[in-house]
Amino acid sequence: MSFNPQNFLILVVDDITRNLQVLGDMLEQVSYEVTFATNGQQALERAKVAEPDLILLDLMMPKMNGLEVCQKLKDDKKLCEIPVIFLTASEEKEHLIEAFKQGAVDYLTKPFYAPELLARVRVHLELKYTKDELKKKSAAFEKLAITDPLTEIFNRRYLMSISEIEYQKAVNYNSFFSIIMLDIDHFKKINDTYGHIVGDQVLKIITQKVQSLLRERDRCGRFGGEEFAIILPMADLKIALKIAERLRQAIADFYIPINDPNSSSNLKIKITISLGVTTYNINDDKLDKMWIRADNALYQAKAKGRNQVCS
Ligand code: GH3
Ligand code: MG
Ligand code: MG
Ligand code: MG
Repeated sequence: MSFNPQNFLILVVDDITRNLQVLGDMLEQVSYEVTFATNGQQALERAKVAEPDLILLDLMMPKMNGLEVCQKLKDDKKLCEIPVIFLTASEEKEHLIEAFKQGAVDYLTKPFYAPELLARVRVHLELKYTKDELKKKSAAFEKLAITDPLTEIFNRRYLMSISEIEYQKAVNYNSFFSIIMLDIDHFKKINDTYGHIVGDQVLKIITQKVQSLLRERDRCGRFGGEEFAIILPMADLKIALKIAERLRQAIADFYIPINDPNSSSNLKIKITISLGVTTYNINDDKLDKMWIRADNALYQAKAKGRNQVCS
């Protein structure tokens, strides 16, 4: 990134207006955006509203001093990441140590040497920017690691970890949950008839349709190929069967709208799904038992002629 001061907002806090003026001029001269507060309370309010990239905080102020302001900033989840540089006339080392304890990133004593102040401000802004970028990247990587690339729902690994969490809850708190395994019927025919690209589109649209029919707390993941699994927290067998049947019916009634890549026309494809359902019971000393039951139930649904729900 090329560093552009105009992109950064700095909150300057001091109880003496003359100090605010001097600091404001220094910062504005190199094009930083600047906002001001003249006491601790105002500083906290300004920080909340303006979300500055950095705070220059006077240490000695009446009522609420800088150390208290800093502590309050660090206790606030929304504000705690804003770097704070203390400004003070005090030469006492105790104050300096206390400021760092409260989470300050730097400390400057008055009177300021403008080039030093600007150099420190810039270093901390650059550090903050780099930190934010890293955070964004790591969040994006985390999302990638748990997402199926085609359907953009959870992948198998992540769904397994969700099922493990629900299983532990069920064991520890005597709660319950259900699993639905779902497999598209004769999907190979779709590929054979319309090609792989249409097959992919069908998978995406079916995923969206299934997601739209689930409860907020239910988690759907792609297990592989044209097979999906759904974890339903706090759903007993009766509820899970009802949800599974709702899915089956909705898909059976659904004309999947597809753009045919081989012609300009639109296709409407019909498919059905088979579903296997199971619920946690107290004899499940291993989560695996539930997955095996769900798989067997799905196998039964296929064996009985597909387009149905078994448990
Ligand atoms: P059944 O009713 O027994 O489930 O029959 P089926 O044809 O759905 O099952 P089978 O396991 O025989 O074939 C699954 C097909 O799904 C074969 C494979 O080419 C296709 N498939 C798997 N993953 C994808 C994918 O990501 N995209 C597309 N287009 N097809 C896929
Ligand atoms: Mg003061
Ligand atoms: Mg299938
Ligand atoms: Mg399959």
